[in-house]
Amino acid sequence: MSTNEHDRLETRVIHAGQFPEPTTGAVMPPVFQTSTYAQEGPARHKGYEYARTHNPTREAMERCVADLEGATTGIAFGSGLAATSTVLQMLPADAKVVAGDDLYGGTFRLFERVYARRGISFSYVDFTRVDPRAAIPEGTHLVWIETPTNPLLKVTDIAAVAARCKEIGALLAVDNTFATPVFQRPLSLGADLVVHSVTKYLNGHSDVVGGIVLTSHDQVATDLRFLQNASGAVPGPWDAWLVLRGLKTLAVRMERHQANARRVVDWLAEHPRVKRLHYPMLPSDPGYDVARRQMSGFGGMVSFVLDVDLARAERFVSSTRLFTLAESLGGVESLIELPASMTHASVPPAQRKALGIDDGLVRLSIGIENVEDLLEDLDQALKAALA
Ligand code: P1T
Repeated sequence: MSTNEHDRLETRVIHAGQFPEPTTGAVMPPVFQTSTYAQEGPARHKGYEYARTHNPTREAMERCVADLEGATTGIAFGSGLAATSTVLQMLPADAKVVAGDDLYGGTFRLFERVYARRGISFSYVDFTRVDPRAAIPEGTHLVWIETPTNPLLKVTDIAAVAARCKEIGALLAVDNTFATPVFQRPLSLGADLVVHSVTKYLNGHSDVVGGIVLTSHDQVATDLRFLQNASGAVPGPWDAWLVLRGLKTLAVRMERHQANARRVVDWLAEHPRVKRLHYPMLPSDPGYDVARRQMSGFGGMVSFVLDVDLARAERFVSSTRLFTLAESLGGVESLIELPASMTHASVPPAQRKALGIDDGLVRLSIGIENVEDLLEDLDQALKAALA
């Protein structure tokens, strides 16, 4: 392996887990576009039998992300939800899961409409308000949190939840999609598993759907590696290669996402028609203190509510020129959406209302374009919506 323990993250994103390909010396890992491998004799082979089980391109990507999160093992999947689903497959049939109450809508749908029907029970907690000791009862198998959350950007104290999980022998999984290892490393705060929708910042170019789980827990790693092969929700080699390529610029992209987001947040904070703004690096945000403690930066996600009716909010998100009206996030290009009718439509309306996901809540994924162009675009769209 070409990195050592002293190398910093900006170096690791480029080199971690990478070495020249042994046959030719190719500096970049080739796309091993094969479903199977020739054997020298029955069950005599080079460690590669069949590509659901092993693929060198996928392994290079797994090693790189594992290194960035400080994990021994990375296990890649065909989507973020396939990664989440495979974590749930490790649990006993009657397992008890405690989850944060603000989750990506698809995660909530997977919990409630797939696994709850098969006997796993889920309870949902606002970890920003309830003490983990009260929220996580004895007998809990798994605690699942997103922090910062999608779409309200609520921040949970990972170390406090991890301490309770250790006390009662529950596993803690943290969906680190929004923060990325550039700004937050949950394993170092006591989490057992980190999950990513690789689709987002890790790949960073909106051209791949993928997921990954990272862990240093030997039994969990063994179980997930078994399930990756046994359930088979693996990514293809091209997607793994594109993610590896995207990872090389992760550190510089995140710095720019963050710098641009900061300018957009300052602009929104001053705007008279913005009545609520979610961004934990603002001192006025309820998540500020914990975010400062456990994150080294924040990134490019912002959500807010305008002081306008739903029709005008819809007109606003439909009037931008550079911000594309679309689901997803974390790509180089800026996106805008209304979570209630798009990414979180699968959360029941009453629950959305209770959480604060208003119909007019706007979510921005701030890209790495010139920020003056982004500000001009938001300004003209808001003028169009208010006209
Ligand atoms: O889309 P997929 O790669 O399967 O990842 C699911 C997922 C998991 N976790 C978080 C925090 C996510 O945001 C997502 C996917 N989210 C979107 C598509 C979205 O627009 O919010």
